[in-house]
Amino acid sequence: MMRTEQARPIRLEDYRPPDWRVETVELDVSLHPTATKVRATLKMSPNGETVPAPIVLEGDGLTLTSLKLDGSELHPDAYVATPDSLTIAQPPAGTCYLQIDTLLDPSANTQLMGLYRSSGTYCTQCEAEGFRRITYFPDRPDVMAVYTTRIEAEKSEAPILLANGNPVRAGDIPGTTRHFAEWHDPFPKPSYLFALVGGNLACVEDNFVTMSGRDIVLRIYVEPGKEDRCAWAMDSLKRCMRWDEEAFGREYDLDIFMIVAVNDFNMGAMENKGLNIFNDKYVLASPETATDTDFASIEAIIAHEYFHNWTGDRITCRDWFQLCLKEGLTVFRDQEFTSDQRSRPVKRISDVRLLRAHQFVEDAGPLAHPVRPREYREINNFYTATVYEKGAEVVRMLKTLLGPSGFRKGMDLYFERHDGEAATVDQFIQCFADASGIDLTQFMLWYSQAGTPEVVVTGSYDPAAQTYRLDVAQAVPPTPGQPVKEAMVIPLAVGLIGPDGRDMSLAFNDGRPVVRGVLTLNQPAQSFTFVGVPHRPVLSLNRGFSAPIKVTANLSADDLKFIAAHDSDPFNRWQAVQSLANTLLTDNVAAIRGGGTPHDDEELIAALAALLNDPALEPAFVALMLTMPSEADIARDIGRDVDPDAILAARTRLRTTIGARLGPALRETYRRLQEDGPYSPDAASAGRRALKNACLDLLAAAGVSAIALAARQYHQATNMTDRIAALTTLSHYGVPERQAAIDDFYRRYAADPLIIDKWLSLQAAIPEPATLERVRALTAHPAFSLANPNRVRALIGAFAQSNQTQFNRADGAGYAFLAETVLALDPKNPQVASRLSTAFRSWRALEPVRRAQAETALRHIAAEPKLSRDVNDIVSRSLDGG
Ligand code: 0A1
Ligand code: ZN
Repeated sequence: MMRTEQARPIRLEDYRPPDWRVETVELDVSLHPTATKVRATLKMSPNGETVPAPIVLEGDGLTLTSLKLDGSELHPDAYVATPDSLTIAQPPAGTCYLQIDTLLDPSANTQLMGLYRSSGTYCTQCEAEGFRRITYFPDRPDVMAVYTTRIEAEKSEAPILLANGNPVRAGDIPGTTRHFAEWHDPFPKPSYLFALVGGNLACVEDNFVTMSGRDIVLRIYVEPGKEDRCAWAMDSLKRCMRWDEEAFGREYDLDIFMIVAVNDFNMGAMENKGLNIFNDKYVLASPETATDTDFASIEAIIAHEYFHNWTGDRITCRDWFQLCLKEGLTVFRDQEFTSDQRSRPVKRISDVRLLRAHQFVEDAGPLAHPVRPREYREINNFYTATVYEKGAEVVRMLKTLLGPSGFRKGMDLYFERHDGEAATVDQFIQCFADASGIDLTQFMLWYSQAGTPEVVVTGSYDPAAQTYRLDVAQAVPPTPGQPVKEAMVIPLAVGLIGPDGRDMSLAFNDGRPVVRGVLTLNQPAQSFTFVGVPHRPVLSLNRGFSAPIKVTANLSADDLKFIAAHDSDPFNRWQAVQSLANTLLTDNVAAIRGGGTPHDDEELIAALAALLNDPALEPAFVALMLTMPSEADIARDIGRDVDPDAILAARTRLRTTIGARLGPALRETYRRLQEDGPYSPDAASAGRRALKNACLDLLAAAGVSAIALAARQYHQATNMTDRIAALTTLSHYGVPERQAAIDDFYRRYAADPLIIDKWLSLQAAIPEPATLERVRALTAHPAFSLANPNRVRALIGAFAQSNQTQFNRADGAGYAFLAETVLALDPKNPQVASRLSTAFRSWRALEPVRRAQAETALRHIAAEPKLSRDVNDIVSRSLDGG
């Protein structure tokens, strides 16, 4: 059953507490490839009313085989069961037991929601609304119950049987070839955190002693033969468990913590209580198979899911409008973990790049929505950059406003006050207000107003008075459904840099100190005057990206170069180089489009040269400095009438210039960073490889001799990071070495789908006209499958998201291809199809020819009568909004 109807929107203001609570759930699941039997026994109690409301349970494509109330079969007149709901109009007045039998076909479940099979392994995905595909249930996060799960299966097919909580008992079923396992989770949880797994899995085991001395069993389950790729995930798990104790005082609660890696998964991973289920991409790693980026993502996602145990599981969300309560907060927590484990500035810059690439773009287009949306048609479409990444920025601003100890007090109060509850964003913020005594009413606008605030700053120095004045104006642009906005609370970290490159001390003219260097904006226009400023300073604004805003200021190219060289804030050193590059690139795009001559920027080249030659800087940071704004970054900066071909031309020209002008230094750095010792995934080693490979890529942009260097690196590499970096560099040039290396890569790794995904992605990203045909041909390659989300993302997702010129071909063929793929995938996996269709989200910013082509493709998708609710929602908002 597809949910094809144009659903009525669900609204936050319509929230009502549930009529019935579920105290306990006993699940008895008898696994079978096509006929799995599920018996759910629910202990239900009316929630307050004396005359009980009807019991209305959600389902999704279910087949009911039996229904009993308090032990007796219910008469067919006493209930109405459809695939999508079960209603008992006149339930008993008090607590009752409902026993529901359903029959499922996990092998036919291609949506990968509910109970499905991934390469023969039975697994579940219940967030957000998957539990209703297993049994009828009040499938909403404010219904929290204690679960006991008994699973039964053929021993040969599923020797391993797992569910949430602690193991209770297990054994054979006499006289059969089947066995069972029983699990009990004592912590009440919402249905979306339910999970079970059954399969033939290998296990890697370790243990962790918590701060109070409890010994926890840690297990990672993977496909047999992949055990040797689990060490990094296990190491990351132990480190993040310790960190959560130290940074937040949070200790693990069950006796066992399990992670299962599966091949087919719609998202990255899932925080089911005690039994996290992961996309195998975010578990498996070895130096030969995974890149430094893969190692870093695994560490971050293992931590993210583990941190959900407190922020998501112990305290969950009252309703799905509060999704950012668990996601924004948990992203903030995983970002902090990474910052403490690796380099804080490098992490911050990387996160801001991602935020701008995804969230700023979302916020500027038809899919813009507040961090806490007010309505939705399909909740799966709200697992967005806005909810996750902007949600994390909002928590970060709270910390900036309250300071580290005020923030910690608020978090402690939140855990104390709401443990075991389904909470709201308002309750979360109230904890910080109560703990600090600060009024956060206006701050709540971050949750309700969509759009990226734009802040304009003018700094003026008065040498006679020795004062420096900042005039600051803020505005939030209109977004769909929100034409008019109010002023936000914006923590703006600032610095005044003296001629000696050092920070001057900051004091307001009324004598108040500038606490932690942070100005708090809260009006449409404000002025701040600093006194005792002996020289004209250079203004450093939004240090550390203290607020997710766009800032414009009256800074000259000389100021930016000065900041790049001297700012005590590494983020702004990076930002200054980006700003110089952005100005140049924007000018040159205009020149290329207008038939003019593009120019160079000596300030930028000089700034880069100085950074490359500064031995005090960490290599990962220099690598980021050398990475010029992406084509998508430039498009976002230009904002309207976007021509991707002109953008690519301007960017390529800049990279060629850098490669040529800094050639000797790049070559020397490349040589200096060669390593022949054993591979280590640590941040410092990864940083050296990142810089080395950034040098290689710039050298290749400048000339042919580096092609030989890249080919040599490709063939001699002893780890995946260096091999794939060399291949990516090579792939951008139509040289004979390219196809030879592409073919070689396939031969080496044909047996390993996760590695072949890299091969698919890099071919999809080649910015040349032949790419679309190459991608089409690859859809027929044995390595590709529309049924596996990782393959789809690797090929089609990479094409639509990382290949600006070829996806946005002026003839519309790239759009037509994406539309065709979305339509082919939608009946099988609407969630992944829907995510692909978001690649059209910036269509209105394109120049007129491409804009018309993109609209045609969107309308073609919209014309399909059987479109899923997921794709329908994205496509119709894309066409309406903005
Ligand atoms: N809560 C998970 C994300 C997630 C959401 C929906 C899913 O359904 C397919 C799966 C995972 C997280 O934040 O990691
Ligand atoms: Zn999450």
